[in-house]
Amino acid sequence: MQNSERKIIHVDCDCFYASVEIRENPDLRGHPVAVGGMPDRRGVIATCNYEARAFGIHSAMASVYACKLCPDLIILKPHFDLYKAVSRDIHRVFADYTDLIEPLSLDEAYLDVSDCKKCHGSATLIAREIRVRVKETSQITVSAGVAPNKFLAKIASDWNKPDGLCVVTHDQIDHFVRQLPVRKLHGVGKATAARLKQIGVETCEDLRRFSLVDMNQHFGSFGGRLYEMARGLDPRPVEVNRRRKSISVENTYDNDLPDISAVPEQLPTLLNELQTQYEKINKEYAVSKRFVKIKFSDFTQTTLEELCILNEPSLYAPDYFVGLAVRAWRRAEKPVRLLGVGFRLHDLKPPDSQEQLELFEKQYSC
Ligand code: TTP
Repeated sequence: MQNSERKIIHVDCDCFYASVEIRENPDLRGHPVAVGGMPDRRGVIATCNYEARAFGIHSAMASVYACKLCPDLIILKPHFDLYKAVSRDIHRVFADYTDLIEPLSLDEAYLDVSDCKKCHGSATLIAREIRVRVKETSQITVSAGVAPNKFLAKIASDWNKPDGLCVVTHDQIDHFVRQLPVRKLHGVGKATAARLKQIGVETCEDLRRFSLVDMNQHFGSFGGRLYEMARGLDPRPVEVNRRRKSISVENTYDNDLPDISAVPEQLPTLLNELQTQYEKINKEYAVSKRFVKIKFSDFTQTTLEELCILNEPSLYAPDYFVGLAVRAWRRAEKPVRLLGVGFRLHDLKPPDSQEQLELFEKQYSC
């Protein structure tokens, strides 16, 4: 389908967990508030409100450091059941406009409203109405992006955050995309952005100088996606039945593991939990790769993964994972803050028999 024919809305709640907590306790309004782990337990910030963000606090920051930046910061423990309930309420609002809803997480979803007749069929008016209704029903604000495809809608929802709406019409795509820093493109992290900078690319306009062949040479299969995004193209449909791509179990230790010698004894607990989780879904997914993830004491992290033979009999063999962990650890040779093990998954079900959605790529912590 051509870009011009589709109407996609990306909806993203503003500082979701924190907004829900403040709704529950309005006295917190106006104060810097975060949700996350406690500083004395080496916790990290899951999210924080905009008052806290003004101090430089952000998701995944160590809580102890966040408190240094803002000594008055109020850190609250998360209440996941509550967030799930709010998410369900919000999804009920979405469902009034379309069945084509692709949840990305509890607080974020794509909606394809191309065939919606409400609001005179205007995606802009639908997005406006959804924002008003969510605020009325859940007392939290959401930002929305409206565009002819998912990639642009997602960037647009971030454009006027918080409590904002941004519309990119078909005619505006070219101008909107040209000035876009490549760092904003989905899949372009620090490493890819650095590689792009090396070849003189900082914006999508710069990226357009390269042919598809050049892009494939530089970036392999991701090159094609970059080529398309730089031109504002994204043919991906809104997928109602999104399937999971991986499963993992990880643990952040109260005290760093001093070096690799302390890792082997931690693996059996993680592998047991991984086995429990995988056995719940092993009829639907085969394991294509096994991986180990390490976050070091300086917060850098690395993941080492390896292809797995089909029907590998010793899927959870601790010795195998020790081998992976040793090789991963050698990349930095620092104390270990977090250790994780996991599988990349291969879908065993044909697309037409896929069941209703997994809300998000769950990370099981033990
Ligand atoms: P996000 O949508 O990434 O962020 P947010 O809603 O908190 O803030 P923004 O207004 O910038 O969109 O994440 C949604 C929720 O997921 C967030 O409220 C808390 C949780 N979360 C974590 O637990 N850890 C993380 O590292 C991130 C990024 C989010």
